[in-house]
Amino acid sequence: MTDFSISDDLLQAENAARKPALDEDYAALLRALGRRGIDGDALTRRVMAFGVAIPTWGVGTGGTRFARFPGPGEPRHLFDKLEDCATIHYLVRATPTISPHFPWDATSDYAALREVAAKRGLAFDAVNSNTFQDQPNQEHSYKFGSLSHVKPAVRAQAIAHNIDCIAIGRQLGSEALTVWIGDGSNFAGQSNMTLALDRYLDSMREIYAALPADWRVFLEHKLYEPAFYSSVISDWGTSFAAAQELGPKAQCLVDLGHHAPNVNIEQIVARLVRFGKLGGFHFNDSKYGDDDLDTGSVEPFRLFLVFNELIDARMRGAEGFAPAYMLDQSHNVTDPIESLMQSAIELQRAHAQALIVDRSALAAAQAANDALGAHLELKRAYTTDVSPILAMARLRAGGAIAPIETYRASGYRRHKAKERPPVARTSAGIV
Ligand code: LRH
Ligand code: MN
Repeated sequence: MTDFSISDDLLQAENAARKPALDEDYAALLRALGRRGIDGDALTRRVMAFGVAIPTWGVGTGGTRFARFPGPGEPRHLFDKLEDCATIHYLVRATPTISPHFPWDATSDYAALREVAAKRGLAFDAVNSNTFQDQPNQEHSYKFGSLSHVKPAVRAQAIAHNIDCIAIGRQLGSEALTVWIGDGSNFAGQSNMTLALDRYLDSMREIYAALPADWRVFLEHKLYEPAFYSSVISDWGTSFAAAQELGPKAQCLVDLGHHAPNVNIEQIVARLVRFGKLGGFHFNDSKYGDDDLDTGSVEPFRLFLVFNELIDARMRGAEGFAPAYMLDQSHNVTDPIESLMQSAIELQRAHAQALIVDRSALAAAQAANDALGAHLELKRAYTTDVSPILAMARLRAGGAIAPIETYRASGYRRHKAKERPPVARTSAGIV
């Protein structure tokens, strides 16, 4: 029995039922945008060109340190994850790449993996290393850190792992390595914070030296957790300085959940763009800490403001501007496929809204110190419901007008629950 997949017939039937309403809404939106001098069809084409990478660790049910409650039809291995990632892309047509994590996604034949992914219309974005957990039979523990550990042997082990990830990534066609470390301390005095950073930089220099010519390494900062007093790469400033010190292939990755509450993340993005050091994003949302909630589910205006800076940079032709867009979420209470589809749509929305900001009117208001006038230029774009354009972009790209409704109508999860015997593991933790 072949594994179930959503049929073109079902997709077409679901789209056919919704097309007349979409055509009406789309035409009305295009008229409204036309009155503002905006070409709606051109915007739809821009939306069709937008893509974000799915984190392989995001298609399984996530958890917290307290517990993880796996849902039905959990992916058992990387190939189940690929199948779910392909289903997401089939319906939303905005997630053509996946970001793998090693050793969580370790397999015996990476060339075969690349082929299987390609057959499913998927390619690989940045690979993620993992020196924040100990693997079975690992010689040295990362309990007290990895790339910044006081012991050279532990650092060497962590460096070797990152270089292995580069080698795997090359076989997969990736062009970037994301390095996030949990290194830090829980007590004042536990760690010499300057020497810890120096050890990290020494380790990163060895990893940097192993990068192929066309690769980048993304440094991911995080304020706290798992360390609760100091984190070696705790903020954008440290990450930026480290990337400067390492060289042109080193850039900074902004995980939206890795900042103190109320930090102006869109300004951090603008700064990193200005200095040519914005490597990419881990998109998610949060209310308190690194909650890894669905993108756009808590602070959609903030997400829009981040894209407003990105579009401003693109329009300005900012030097070296090529950010990698990736999701990094933990789906503890929803069907991960639904959450990832909706998150991709919220990114498309923020991107489209940022594209319809009247930038000359905004610049004029800023030059005139017309504070409210300037703010209202952003609000006008943000309060424009671009949903018909997002749906039309999906339809024209061969996807679903209503991805979540179509996914539910297909019974995909029910089928996977039959095909994939429950995974015994219910341990706590994010995956
Ligand atoms: C750390 C992080 C990092 C990943 C991990 C799964 O909080 O954001 O990007 O390696 O989550
Ligand atoms: Mn992240």
